[in-house]
Amino acid sequence: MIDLYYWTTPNGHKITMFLEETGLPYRIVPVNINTGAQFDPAFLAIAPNNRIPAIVDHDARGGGAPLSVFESGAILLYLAEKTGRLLPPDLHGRIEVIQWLFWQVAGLGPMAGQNHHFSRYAPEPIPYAIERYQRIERVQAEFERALAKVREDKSREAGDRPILKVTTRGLGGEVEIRVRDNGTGIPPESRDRLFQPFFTTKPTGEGTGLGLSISYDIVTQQHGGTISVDSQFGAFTEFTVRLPRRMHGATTGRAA
Ligand SMILES: N[C@@H](CCC(=O)N[C@@H](CS)C(=O)NCC(=O)O)C(=O)O
Repeated sequence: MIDLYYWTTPNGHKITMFLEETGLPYRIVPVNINTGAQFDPAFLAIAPNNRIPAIVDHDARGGGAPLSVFESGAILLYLAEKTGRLLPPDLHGRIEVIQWLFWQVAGLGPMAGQNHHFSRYAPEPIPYAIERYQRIERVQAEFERALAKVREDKSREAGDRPILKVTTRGLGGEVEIRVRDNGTGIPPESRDRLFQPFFTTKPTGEGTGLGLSISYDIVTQQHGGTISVDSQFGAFTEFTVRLPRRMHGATTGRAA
């Protein structure tokens, strides 16, 4: 059994996603980082970086004392090696996964953390910092807002379950992210105008109509990617984002 020291944040979700995907049995030990539980000496003995996630594996390979691991990247690598899942055994596949794992934990993760800090917790708004760290996280925030909307959609039939399906896949020089709901779909007359600034189907005061147009600009102009939509009225809507693995014409001053 694995004890997962967890709180409901993206770094925590990385590990629950792995555990769910592989079906490893685990038990959640909540560490409320809003009340300072990460500084509890018992937790620091497991995670000296005073951050979730951390795990204790009571069934480590070869037996012996329970094994504790902190840092999400180290935990994912440990679990991948333990299960033989999600990390190909051949050299090329293994390095492909490891380099993206390192990119996530050393590149994207800290940027997202700074974004969160400057957009939510900084004592005063600093436009330069907010702009610098937002970028792709803004697209994610728009999707999260849309998800919340799907959840509270009053137009659904009683008992109708909102489902959001996210799939990712590598396409050689690009990565593809698809997000599909089982909502009411987008009528054809709205589809062409979806990415236009200030276009919204929401009631006055409920939306600015900027979320998708900003996401469109970030994906296409800043990342050289594409974003498209497929929808069947009354059945589903699916957004497909494709991002090149390498930035074309990126300005180095903007990198993390
Ligand atoms: N590099 C760490 C970052 C973990 C991290 O930042 N965890 C946050 C929650 S998402 C935390 O526990 N913060 C508590 C604190 O900063 O005191 C990892 O990848 O595991």
